[in-house]
Formats: sequence, C-alpha cells, structure tokens
Amino acid sequence: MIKGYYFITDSDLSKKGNLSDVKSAIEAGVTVIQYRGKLDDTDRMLKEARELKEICGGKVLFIINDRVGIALSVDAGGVHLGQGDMPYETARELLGKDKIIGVTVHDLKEAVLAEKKSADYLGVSPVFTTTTKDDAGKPCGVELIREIKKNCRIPVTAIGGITLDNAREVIEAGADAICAISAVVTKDDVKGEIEKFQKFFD
Ligand code: TZP
Ligand code: MG
Repeated sequence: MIKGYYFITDSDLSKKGNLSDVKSAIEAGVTVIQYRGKLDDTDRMLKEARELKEICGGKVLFIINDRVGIALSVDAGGVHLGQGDMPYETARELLGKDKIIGVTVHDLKEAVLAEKKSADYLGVSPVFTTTTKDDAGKPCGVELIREIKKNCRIPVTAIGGITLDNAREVIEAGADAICAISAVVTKDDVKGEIEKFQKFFD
C-alpha cells in the first residue's frame, strides 16, 4: 500500500481545499491519503477527518498525521508519527495491531529503531529544503534513502522539497513512495500533477 505517490493534505497551501484535493488524488489512483490537519480546533479537525475518510471509502488507506485520538475516533487506517509525537509503543497500544503506523526519521539510527519497534513504514524527511514545514530540519539528501534501504526492509516514503525535477533521483535512491505537497496542491490541476509524479513509478 505504501507505494507510488503518497498524498498529504495542506489546507494552507491548497488552492481548492482538502476535500477537493483528496477527491482529485483518489481520481488519480492514489492508494494512501494522509490528513495533516492545520487546525487547533479538534472539533473541526474531527469533522474534516470524518468527511475525508468517507471520501476514501474502504479501499484507500486513510492516515492521520500525529493525532492518535482523531485516528481512533474516525477509525482511520492508521497514523503517521514524528519523532516528537506520541511514542510508537503508546500509539500501537491504543490503535491495536492492525492499524498502520508510519514514523518520520531523519537518520539511519532512527530508521533502524523504528523498524525494530515494528513501524509499518518510514517517512524519510526532509530530503531537500522545504518551506512547507517550518521545523522540518536539515535536508538529508537522497544518500540517506539509499543507506536506509540497505539496512531496513519496511517501505520508505520520501518527503520534503520533492518536485518533478528531482523525483527521479529520489526513486532511483530506493524510495518506495514519494510525497510532494506544494508541488501538487498549489496547482490548478491536482489530479494532473499527481499523475505526472505517478509516471515515475511506471
Ligand atoms: N514533513 C516533512 S517535510 C514536509 C512534511 C509534512 C513538508 C513537505 O512539503 P513539500 O511542499 O512537498 O516540500
Ligand atoms: Mg507530527
């Protein structure tokens, strides 16, 4: 399931809004959607998460960024956790063994540890410089993807500063999935832009 273009919402950058973007992503054939809420208002986030999950239906994996409570409440397919978010073990205890848990890693040590804890996939971040996430940290470059692929077996999603110009080198380094937010949601034709990224996987 963690393969190809991985879609993440961004309501601040989006031209047409999360609902429209998620519909476009699904029309493009995306198999995983991550809801990354920008709202402090949990009630509104819950409402939006419910709507997005409905759009995803049964066949598209619906992941919630960071907010385990929201994932539980809407019965999402899983969560994505950063290094400063709820610890993996606690999230697994709350979500149960069948939900998907992805973990963001910034170096090989974090990657090996996340796999050891039984994370389902890794988010390697940020590969390149990005302005989409303020605290993304220092770019790791594609070499880290190569290194992680040599040492870990779980799928790797690459994120951060990925564009149509550098996507190929990211995939050639071994990324199973790639996520590009600003390169997609700021455009008029979200479906068309996603399809361009998907072509790299053909
Ligand atoms: N996590 C690490 S970098 C990032 C997230 C959510 C933002 C990626 O956005 P963009 O626009 O694809 O660089
Ligand atoms: Mg987080």
